Order: sequence, then C-alpha cells, then structure tokens
Amino acid sequence: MSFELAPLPYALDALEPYLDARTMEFHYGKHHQTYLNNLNAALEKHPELFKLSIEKLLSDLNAIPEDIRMAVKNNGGGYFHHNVYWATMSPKGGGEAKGKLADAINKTFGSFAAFKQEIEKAALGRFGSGWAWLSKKADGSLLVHSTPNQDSPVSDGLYPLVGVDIWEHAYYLKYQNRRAEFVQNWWNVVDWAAVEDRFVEGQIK
Ligand code: MN3
Repeated sequence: MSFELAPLPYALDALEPYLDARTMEFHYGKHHQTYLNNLNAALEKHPELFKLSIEKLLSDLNAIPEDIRMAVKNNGGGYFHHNVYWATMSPKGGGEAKGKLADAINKTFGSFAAFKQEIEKAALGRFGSGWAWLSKKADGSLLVHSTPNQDSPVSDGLYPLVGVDIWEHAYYLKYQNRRAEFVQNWWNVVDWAAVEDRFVEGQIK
C-alpha cells in the first residue's frame, strides 16, 4: 500500500489571480508528484514502513533505516507539506482567522496583523528554499517558524497548521524573484476554517 496523491480540492485555476494555473499545474502535477514517487520508491526497500502515516515517519527520522533516511526526510517532507498546503487554501479563502484559532493567535502574537508580520518575516528571512509555518507545539500553544528545504516541523515535535511554500517553484513563473509580493498574495487564499480544524483536532498520529 503506497502513498498516494490526493486530488486537488479545487481546479488548477481556482486560486487565480493569486496563484496562477500554470504554477499550480507544475507544482501539484510535477513537483508534488515527484516527491511522492521518490518517497514510495524509497519505502519499497522497507515496505513494512508503508503501514505508518507520513506524519509518523517524519516524526522520528532516527527510526528510519539509514539507507533511506535522507530520502524519507526530503521526499516525505515534500509529500506531506504539499498535502497541507493544498488543503489549507481555497478560492473562498482570505480574511482573518476566527474562533478558537483567532483567540490563540491573539494571545500569542497580540493581534492577527502582528501574526502576519511574523509569518512574512519568517518567509522573507529564509535564505534559499523552505517554508514559513504556523505550527502547534505539543502543549497546544502556537509558534511561527521557518524550515529549510523540506525539513518538517513534525521532526521537531511541531504540528504544522498552515505554511507558505517559499521554494522558487511555488512562485517564480508569476512573481519571478518577488517573494514578498507572492506571500502578500497568498494570504488571499488561506482557508482559515481548514487551519482552525487542524488547530483543534490535529495531532501526529
Ligand atoms: Mn513546493
């Protein structure tokens, strides 16, 4: 039983004009698919690992056999992070967090605007490829942070709620080098109801 590419929950052009269809076509159809293919190819060498969830695999990399550990870290991270990315965007997204998530954001960062600044600082401060995240710590509190490459929050005991992909493949076709403009536009498609569901129910399992 190998890992699979979940269908996109919307059409490739549904997040226009903020995320363009051509970028989505390559990002989902090629980049995400390749992470998945490489993850499955690595796990074929130790097929007993297919019974674990992707979060579980990434949460304890030392338990992964050494011959595939780096492949699982990189491609498993890439597979998992894009699952989260697509699932936390929507053509009806944007606006601000509500409910329990809004309460937690206000408590941690002071305001939603201050939280946005923290994410943008993390995204723009990451040299090279990676992600900027809002994650939940084991004690349920929130953290904004950045990870390089496809290093996963779950490998540090953090549960990612929402993240912005700051690999150039996520924005270069439309925004070229303008990462800040891309991040500004990404806010318009964040599905805060989906993020709140992850906050309330999400855990590594
Ligand atoms: Mn990507």
